[in-house]
Amino acid sequence: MGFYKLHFLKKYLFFAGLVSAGLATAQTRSNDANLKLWYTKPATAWEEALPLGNATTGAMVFGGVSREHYQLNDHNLWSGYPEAGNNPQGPWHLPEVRKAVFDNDFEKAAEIWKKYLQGPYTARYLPLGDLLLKFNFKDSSFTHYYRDLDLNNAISTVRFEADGVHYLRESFISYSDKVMVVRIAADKAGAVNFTADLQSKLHYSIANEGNNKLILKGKAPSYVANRESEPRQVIYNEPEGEGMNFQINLGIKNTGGSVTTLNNVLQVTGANEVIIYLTEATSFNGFDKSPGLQGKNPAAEADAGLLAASQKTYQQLRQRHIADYQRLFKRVDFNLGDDSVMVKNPTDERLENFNTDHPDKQLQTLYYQYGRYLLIASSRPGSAPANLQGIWNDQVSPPWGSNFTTNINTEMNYWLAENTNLSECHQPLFDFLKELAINGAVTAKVNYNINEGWVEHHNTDIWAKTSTVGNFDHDPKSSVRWSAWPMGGAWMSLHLYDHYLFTGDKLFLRKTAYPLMKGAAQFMLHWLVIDPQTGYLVTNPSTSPENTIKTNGKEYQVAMASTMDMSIIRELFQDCISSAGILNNDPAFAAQLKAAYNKLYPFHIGRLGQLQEWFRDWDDPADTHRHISHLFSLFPGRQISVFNTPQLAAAAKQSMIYRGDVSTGWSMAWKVNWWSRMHDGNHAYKILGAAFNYIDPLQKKGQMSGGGTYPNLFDAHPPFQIDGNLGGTAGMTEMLLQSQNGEIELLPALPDAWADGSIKGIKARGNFEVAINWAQGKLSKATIKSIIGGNCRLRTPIPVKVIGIRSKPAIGKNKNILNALPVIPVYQKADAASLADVSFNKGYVIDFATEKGKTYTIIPK
Ligand code: FUC
Repeated sequence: MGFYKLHFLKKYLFFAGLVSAGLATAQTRSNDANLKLWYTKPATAWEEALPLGNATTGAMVFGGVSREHYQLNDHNLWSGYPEAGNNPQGPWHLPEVRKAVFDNDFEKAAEIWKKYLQGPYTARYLPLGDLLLKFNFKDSSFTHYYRDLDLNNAISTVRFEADGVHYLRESFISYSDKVMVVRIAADKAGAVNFTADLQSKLHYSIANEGNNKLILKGKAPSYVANRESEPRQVIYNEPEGEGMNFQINLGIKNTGGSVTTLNNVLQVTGANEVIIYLTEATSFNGFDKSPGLQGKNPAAEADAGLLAASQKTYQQLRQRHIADYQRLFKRVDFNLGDDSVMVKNPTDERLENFNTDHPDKQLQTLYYQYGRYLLIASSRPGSAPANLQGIWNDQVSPPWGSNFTTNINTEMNYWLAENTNLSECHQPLFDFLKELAINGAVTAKVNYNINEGWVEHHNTDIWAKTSTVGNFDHDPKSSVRWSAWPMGGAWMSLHLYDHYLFTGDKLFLRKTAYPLMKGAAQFMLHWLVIDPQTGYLVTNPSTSPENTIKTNGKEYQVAMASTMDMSIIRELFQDCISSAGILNNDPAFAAQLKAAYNKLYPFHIGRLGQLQEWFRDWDDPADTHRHISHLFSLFPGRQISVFNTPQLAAAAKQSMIYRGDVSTGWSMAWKVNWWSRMHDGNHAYKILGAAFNYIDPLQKKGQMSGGGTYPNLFDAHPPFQIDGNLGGTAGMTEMLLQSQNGEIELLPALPDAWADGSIKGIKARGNFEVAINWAQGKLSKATIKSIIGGNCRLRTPIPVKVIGIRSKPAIGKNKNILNALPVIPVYQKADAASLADVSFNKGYVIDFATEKGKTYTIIPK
């Protein structure tokens, strides 16, 4: 197909001319011709279609020849309405649960929890609608078919030849102008003929306004069921009742020919070129307002957007879109070299042929940049956070409601935000935390009689639900191993402090981060109780997300002080103590946290030399569960490291070995990050290779079978979940740069397979922008731009010098916001097996002072 592509491009410079006209000014940065997902046939399955998004509107483009399909989403379009779901029976029964746990009656504890402390499941993220374009081509008669998603400019293109005419469709969704734009052109005058039609899987009506505008008005259900067994699956209210309203506006501008309307379908006849403008809006009016009864008027926003966009020319919209997108996307370049034969093949074929022994290196960098693309397209200031599927979903009852699952998935979505230089894209999560803190304070009070701070449990939704899930025990399949998990708010709060570490933004720390982190910590101070046996502060009840304890032929769901609980709390308390020190604003609370910190139930190393997952040494060496939550402190946490806590790192490694490599999509992405922190690049790479496992969307694989990647490079749990894409990109960055240990580490986990390469524009804590070049597995050059000044402590695998600057070997504490962390107490069982080997080349560490705005060049000594 490479030949066809070239041939097509050469012969029809007509298109090239049209496309590039007016681009020179906007496109100040060079494009990488291979930074595209491209295919030689239209998508049939949804997981073959290509995602576009401006974080508020999303579209999947199928690229059909006679039937083009844009499956549409809006970030705020969810079922339901604000509904707290708190359970006032909680305070009466929590003490009973705790007593049962302290009495080792874990079954009874789970029973009481299930009966009295659960709440409803979340609302569902819904599909908005579909734009369908129907052409009069015979599907079999086209040639030279090509479609792509160009990551250089976030534009999707479809080209083909039919009846001797060459057709082109170009589509993008602009953040600057809040509009989806499609341009349809042909190289023969009058050859553009099609009908355009809007539909939705939700309730809707459609009308035309004049001859070239369609308006779809829709209503979302007030309830979508959680289980197939529920008698009513989808519940709609009357148009003025509960349930979100929405509107899609479609406008068409034609050059030549005519546009007419028949039965609410727009008909384009004999045009030379057509521009389609699509805007949409919902009645969502905030997490705490009924979208049906107190909603905004979606027409006002959709109409104003369409009017404003249609006053701009196609080229103006396109330029503004590219300039906006490239400002974020082009910050990072990653190059591992390309194989000139492989890059000539379409993306799906390359994925199918992927093999770690003869790796397609450019496919890896494409996958890496795709993660960044997906975050930009699904999370921008002003939007909702990226959910389980980012912003892309075509089902009324998507897997897990396509909600925010906070025992790993939502957090993983944001692991790449700071280190791949997309700090702004982190913002929606912080805005969401403010809402969760409001609802979570009520849940803390109602469910647990805790009057300070806030809590969020296992899942949440656009209504910022913070209560427990489990369907109030009405559902026999609900399980305490996920409902009894009040740790989501605490975990997400760690993102606030990390944003501060990456940016050094003290105003953000004072105004936004600290109050939210403090609230999460206050809740935990009340949630912790003293274990009468050991005297330590423990969480009770406590789960290790979704895993169970198997001991003496029995299986238990809850106990106390799981390693993950204690790890999250330790990190949170530490971050709050550090923040209060930096801000010098809250010494009394910091002192309270320090006192509690020292009493937290410590890490344990178990009989197998593993990091214990549970309060007792119940770990099962045959357990390959996808959640390995007890490694939290290795990643995303910072409290276990090969440098500061080598014993614990060795135990964590042992746990990783037992759990194995292959798992669901997101689980493998987490493993890439862990092995990077372990400084084992080859193992991280091995798992990355498994994540490239081609998953055929037409063969529906079981949910918990081995994960991989769909033809459109979406991560397969399976099913599709975006976390694996975003967590995978984060992990690939961790292989090349780490900064969690009070220093910037270059090439900490470089695999042998990435012998030569370069990356530029990635970020380290302390607000340093880093570029690294390496050849034959060795660092050859690096540049470090200091955005805010301060000491730079640098660890490199070989001795280096900083050009024009006197550096010195590092000693003592790093005088930077990256202060090293305190050493953590560890208890090792006397009969523990010998520990795993975590030795590696520790390299060389230097300090040098930096000035704000200056760039420093590092070369081998
Ligand atoms: C948790 C995970 C599943 C899945 C779901 C969305 O329940 O255990 O693997 O990712 O969230």
